[in-house]
Amino acid sequence: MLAPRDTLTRERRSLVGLWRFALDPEGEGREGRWFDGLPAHAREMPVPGSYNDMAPEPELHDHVGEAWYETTVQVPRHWQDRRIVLRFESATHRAEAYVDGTPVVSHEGGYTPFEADVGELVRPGHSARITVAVDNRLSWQSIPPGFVEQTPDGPRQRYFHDFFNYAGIHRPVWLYSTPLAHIADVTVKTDLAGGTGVVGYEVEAENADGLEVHVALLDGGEEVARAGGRAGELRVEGAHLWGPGDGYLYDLAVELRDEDRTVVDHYALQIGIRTVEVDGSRFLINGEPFYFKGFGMHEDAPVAGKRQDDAWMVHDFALMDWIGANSFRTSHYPYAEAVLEYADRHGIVVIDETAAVGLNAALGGVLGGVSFETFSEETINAETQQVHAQAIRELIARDKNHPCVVIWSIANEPESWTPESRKYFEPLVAETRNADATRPVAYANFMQATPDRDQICDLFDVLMLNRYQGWYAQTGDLSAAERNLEEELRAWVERVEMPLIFSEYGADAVAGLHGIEGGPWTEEYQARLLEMFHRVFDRFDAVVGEHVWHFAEFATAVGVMRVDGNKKGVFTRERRPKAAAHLLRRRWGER
Ligand code: BDP
Repeated sequence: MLAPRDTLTRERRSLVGLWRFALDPEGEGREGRWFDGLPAHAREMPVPGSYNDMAPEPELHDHVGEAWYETTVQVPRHWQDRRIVLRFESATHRAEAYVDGTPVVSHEGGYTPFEADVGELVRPGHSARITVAVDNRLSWQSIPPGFVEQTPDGPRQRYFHDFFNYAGIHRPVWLYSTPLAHIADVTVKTDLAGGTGVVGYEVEAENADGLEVHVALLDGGEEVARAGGRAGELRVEGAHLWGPGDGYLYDLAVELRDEDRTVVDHYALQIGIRTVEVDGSRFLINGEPFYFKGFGMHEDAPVAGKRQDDAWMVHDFALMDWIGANSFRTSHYPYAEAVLEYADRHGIVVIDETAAVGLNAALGGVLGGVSFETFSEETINAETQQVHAQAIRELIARDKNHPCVVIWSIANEPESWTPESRKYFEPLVAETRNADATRPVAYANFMQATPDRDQICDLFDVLMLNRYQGWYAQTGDLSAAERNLEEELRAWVERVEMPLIFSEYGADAVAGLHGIEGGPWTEEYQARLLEMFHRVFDRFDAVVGEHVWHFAEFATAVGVMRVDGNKKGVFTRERRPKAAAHLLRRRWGER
């Protein structure tokens, strides 16, 4: 799925700004025809942004149900006889969009884009009213799952993941236009043959009978290879590879041309030439062993919640650079496209994750306060599995061309020790490989899925472990924790021959809380716990990565284990370093 771009033949109009907004707690919007105009009590709300923390109102913060957004857009007069598309980069978790009162598209899933051809509905030279109903409810059939509990005080959303259920239009919205005959998709796969970079491509075009595809690869504006046809190969001798710390990109220019060689449509894509491979327990990028240093992250900031924000993005990448990180995981959902593009340009390696978090009754008890069977007719069932499969397809359709993405992570901490879990995951792994055979597939394994219990790890290429020895287990006792961790790792290495990445390890710390002995919640304990993990990692060759949980403190639902959110960040929510940040900087600077 192509991101909207301004090119020689394409143009975008941004719909970012203040939209009209109304909560719909009674679910009356459709019957009341809010798509023909929001009610008089509508207020203003920023797009992009989460609405929850925009005002000190519990009704906003804890809203359950739909919220309506509305704006108007001027459709440029010169967009006559062109294809006109309305595109949302995301709307959390589900949305239905209208143009001048007519429904044009609905979408399930809060973190991937969707769009509609609205050429029949809008008139160039006139304005159009765009309305969107955004639903934040999670159910057993959504990814992530959850359920709404009816209480005497109204509906309450329950969920089994540890970050606040921010909602709204989190990423930019566009009205864009392309020629009627247009490039619909481009897929790039890169390989190496000795020093020669091989760029395989496939182009999909629509309304393009009689038109030809031309493809050129440019290096700093100079053409280095060209090809024709809807699928083919470009070869670059002595290619400058994309690699960790070296975000070297080529420009791929794709054109549809008519018989006079006039360019009918033009799309530009930045690509990186690199390979990714698992070899026994080694993880290779361009044939070289790679060691992941970095974090699990969140799209999370004060006030605007999960808003895509260039300022936070640039700052967070600068902090990762300062600390010596070379990678991160998009825990626990696909991040904004701008983030992946930034990672491409800066040579930061990404583990790209779906929003399948909390498929686990063991977590339901802790975080949702409920007991249930994870996989059953009434809970996570065949329909959920279909929604999950669609989430995987959409993630890969969006991100397949990013050189920074080296692993697809299809779930975080699912139940993985029952025959039902194997039945659930086997087809999903196949689905992932079917959508992209070039990248390893992984899931983040939960603490209770120890080497003697886990029933799904052999389906995957890389084992990602989320471990909390010294925090949730052996709390406060780092020597017992060290023994337990080492023993567990020894058992994993005996069981599987694959790269092991610690996709989570860490401890909460309240910034400014100190202690000479440094017990749990102090900055000293957080740092000593990380040091303990590092000692153990360094004893095992199969450990090829360490992603600390977490980069920064983040908002969560309330709970007795959370002090104004999750405090495992090595930076505070405002991005001030704790002692652990300095420790990591020393370690990663040297590795
Ligand atoms: C793991 C989850 C992560 C949590 C973390 C924690 O993967 O989302 O935030 O533990 O408890 O279970 O801090």
